[in-house]
Amino acid sequence: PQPGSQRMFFALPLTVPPAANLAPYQGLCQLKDALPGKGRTIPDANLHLTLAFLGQITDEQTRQLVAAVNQLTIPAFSMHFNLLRYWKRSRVLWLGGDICPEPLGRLAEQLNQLALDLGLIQDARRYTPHITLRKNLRQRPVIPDEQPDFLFHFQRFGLYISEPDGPGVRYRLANQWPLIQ
Ligand code: 2AM
Repeated sequence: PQPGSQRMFFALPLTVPPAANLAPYQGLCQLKDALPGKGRTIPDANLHLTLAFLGQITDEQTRQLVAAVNQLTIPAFSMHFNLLRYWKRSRVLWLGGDICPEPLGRLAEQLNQLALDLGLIQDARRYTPHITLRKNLRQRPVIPDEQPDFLFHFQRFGLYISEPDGPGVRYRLANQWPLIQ
C-alpha cells in the first residue's frame, strides 16, 4: 500500500442500538459458530453488511467521499436475512435475504457511484447484500435444511478502515452517518 492510504469500505454495523438489534446479532453469532464445515470463521466483532468496497484509498479521497456522503439522505430500513449461501468463487459462506429493501439498494448504488466518480474500481456485478460468516471454504459446506430468519433494523452506516490485527483483521470506524427515521 502507498503511504497515507488505507484499505476502506462502507458497511452497515450489526451491533449498534437499538437494543432490539442485539437479539438477531446474538442469534447470528450462535448460528455462525454452530455451522459445520472448515474454513475461517469471522469473529463476532467483525460481522457486518458491506455496502461498497473501496480498496486502498488516500486521505484526500477519503475527505472527498465523506463530503459527498454528507449530502445523501437515506431512510432507515429493516431487512430479513433468511438465506444461507456459499459462493464458490470467493469461497465464502454468507447470509443474505430474498428481498433487498429499496433504501439498501439505493444506498449501495449511490456509494458505488461516488466511488466510481473518484476513479475507484468498482465491482460491476449487481449488489447482493450479504453478511460473510466464514471464509476460505474450499468445499461447498452442507447447509442445514432449516433456514434462519433474522430481522435487522439499520439506523446508521459507516466508513471503515480494515487493518491487520495479528493473524486477522480489525475494522475501525472512520466516520458514520445516521439513516433517517
Ligand atoms: P465480504 O463482506 O464478502 O467479506 C472488508 O474487507 C470488506 O470488504 C469485507 O466485507 C469484504 O467482503 C469486502 N471486500 C474485501 N475485498 C473485496 C474485494 N476485492 N471486492 C469486493 N469486496 C471486498
